[in-house]
Amino acid sequence: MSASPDDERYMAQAIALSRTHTGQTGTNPSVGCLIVKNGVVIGSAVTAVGGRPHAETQALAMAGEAARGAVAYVTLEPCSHYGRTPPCANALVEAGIARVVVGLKDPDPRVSGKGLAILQSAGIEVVTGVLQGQSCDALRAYLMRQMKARPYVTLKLAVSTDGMIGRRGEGQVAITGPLSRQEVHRMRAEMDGILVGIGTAIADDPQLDVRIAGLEHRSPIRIVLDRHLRLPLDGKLVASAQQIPVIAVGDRFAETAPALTNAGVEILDVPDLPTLLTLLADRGLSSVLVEGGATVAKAFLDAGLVDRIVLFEGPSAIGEGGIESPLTHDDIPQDYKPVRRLNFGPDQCCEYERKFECSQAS
Ligand code: AOF
Ligand code: ZN
Repeated sequence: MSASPDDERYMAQAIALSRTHTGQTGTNPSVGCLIVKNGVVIGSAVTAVGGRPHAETQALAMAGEAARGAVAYVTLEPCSHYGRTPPCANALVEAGIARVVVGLKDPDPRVSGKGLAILQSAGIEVVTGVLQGQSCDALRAYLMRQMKARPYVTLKLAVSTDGMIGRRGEGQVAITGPLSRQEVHRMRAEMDGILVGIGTAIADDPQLDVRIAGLEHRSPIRIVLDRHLRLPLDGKLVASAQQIPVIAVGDRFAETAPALTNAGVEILDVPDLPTLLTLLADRGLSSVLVEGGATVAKAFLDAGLVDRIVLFEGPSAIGEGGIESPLTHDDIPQDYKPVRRLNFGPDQCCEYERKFECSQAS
C-alpha cells in the first residue's frame, strides 16, 4: 500500500519524539509513536525511560476509544513478542487502528517481520519504510547492537588550531571553552558508556560523569583501557565507583587487581577491542563515547571501530610540547562524511559519520 502526502510529516514528528529518550531506554530502542485521526494527533508517546512501557501502548492509552479507525505512525515495527509487556502489534489490532505507518523493520529476531504480519493478517493497512533513513539514524545505537553485536562508537576529540590534543606532562589543558564542555556532557548523557585510556585517567584524573543540572542521573558507565591496572586508587574514578560503575580493562592477575576490586571497580580481561565491544554489547550497552587520549583514539580508528567522529576545535594553538591529534579536519578518512557543523562560542564542532546500512529493513 502506498504512503499519503501527510505520512512523512507525521513520521518526522514521531522520529523527533523518539530522539527525546535516546540513550535512556536501556537495551530497548527509543521508539516514537503518533496516533492520528482526521488530521488531529490524538495520541503520542516515546518508549519510557528504562525501556518500558513501549511507545504504542502509551500512545493508545492516550487516544482511548478514539483510536478506532485512526492511523498509527511508529518509527520501528511494533513488537510481536510477549516480553515483560504484551505485544504492541496486538494492542494496535485490539484498539481498532485502521492503518499503521512504520519507519523501519525491527531486526530483533523475536519481532523481525512478525509484528507487521500480525497487523496485516488483522486486515490493517501497513506501510513500511517511510523516512526509513531518518528512523535508522535515530535508532542507530540499537540497530548496531542488534545487527553487528557491538555498541555504536563515537570518537570525540578536541584539537587546538595546530592540531594538538594536549601538552606533554600536563594534565587537562583547556582547548575548548565552557559551551563545548556543556555539549560534551550532553553527548555523555545520551551514551551507555564512556571510554578512556589509562594515560588520560592518570594525567587528567577525570570524573567522566554528566554534570548538567537535572541530568546527573544519566551518567554512563566508565570504562578505562588499563592493561596493567594502574588506575589510581585515590583518583576521582575509583572514588565514585560505588555510585557510577567503573570497568578497568586489563590483566586480572595484576598486583593491583584485589585493591581495585575492593574499591568497587570491575575488572575485565579481554584480548582486544572487538572482543571488548562484543562483551559490552552482551551486557546491553548500545553506545560508547571514546573520549581519549591519542593512543586510544588511534587504536579505535585503526581497528575500524569508529562510527562517528565529533571533532571540536578551539581558537588557540598549543605549540611546543603538544600531543598530536590522530585526526584533524584535514585528514578525516574518506569513508566519513560531514553531517553537522556547529559553533560553541569560539569553538567549532564538526561531526563526521560513516555510512550505516540498515539494509535489512523493508
Ligand atoms: C515496540 N515499541 O516502544 C519499543 C520496542 O524487553 P522487552 O519485552 O521490552 O522487548 C524489547 C524489544 O522490544 C526490543 O528488542 C525491540 O524489539 C522492541 N522495542 N518495540 O513495539 C517500543 N521500544
Ligand atoms: Zn512493543
